[in-house]
Amino acid sequence: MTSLLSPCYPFQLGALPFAYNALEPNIDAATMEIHYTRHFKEYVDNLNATLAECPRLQCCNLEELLRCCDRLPANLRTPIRRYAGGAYNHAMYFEGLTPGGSPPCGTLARAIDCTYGSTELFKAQLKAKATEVFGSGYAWLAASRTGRLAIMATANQDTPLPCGCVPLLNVDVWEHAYYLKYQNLRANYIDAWLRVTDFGRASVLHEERFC
Ligand code: MN3
Repeated sequence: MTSLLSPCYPFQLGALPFAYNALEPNIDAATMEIHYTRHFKEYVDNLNATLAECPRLQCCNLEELLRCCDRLPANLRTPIRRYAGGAYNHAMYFEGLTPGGSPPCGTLARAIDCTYGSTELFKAQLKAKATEVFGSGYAWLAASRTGRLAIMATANQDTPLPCGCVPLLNVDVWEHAYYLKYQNLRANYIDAWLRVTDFGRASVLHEERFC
């Protein structure tokens, strides 16, 4: 699912396809650089360190690790949930950003209109969900196995994968994603994020899975 990370162990973080300042003024260059090169990389490094001790999991991709997390030995559940989740969530977040943003298209655009009434009404619901996440976490656009769209929230580095959902897009609402520029004004960050969101990529993910 990801082009920023190699598919399995040892996970390697590639370069963003745009400059750290390319999302200015919506997301500032310092936040982008620190978030990508330190926060994201730390999850990848910790995941690799965890997997270095478990050869039988080294051929799994991130989705496989996260979907089977509850069936792993007890001592692996927390580090895999935390570090594979952090790697997956950050890959999804950064891949869902593009300078200037892009609108939903194709089957996703039709599903959004059908489910939420319009793209603007959908964005308002997504913003409300992201704004009300208590503490650290993510808001998501995901689809059920049958393709029904859902806006949901997860805590910490949890993902919608264990419940069988197909993630299409997320927004990181940990304070490190916005505090340098927006301080406590998370809603302003969500507005800015919506201006640089790659709904076109979410549309491709939707089309790949449901057409
Ligand atoms: Mn983050």
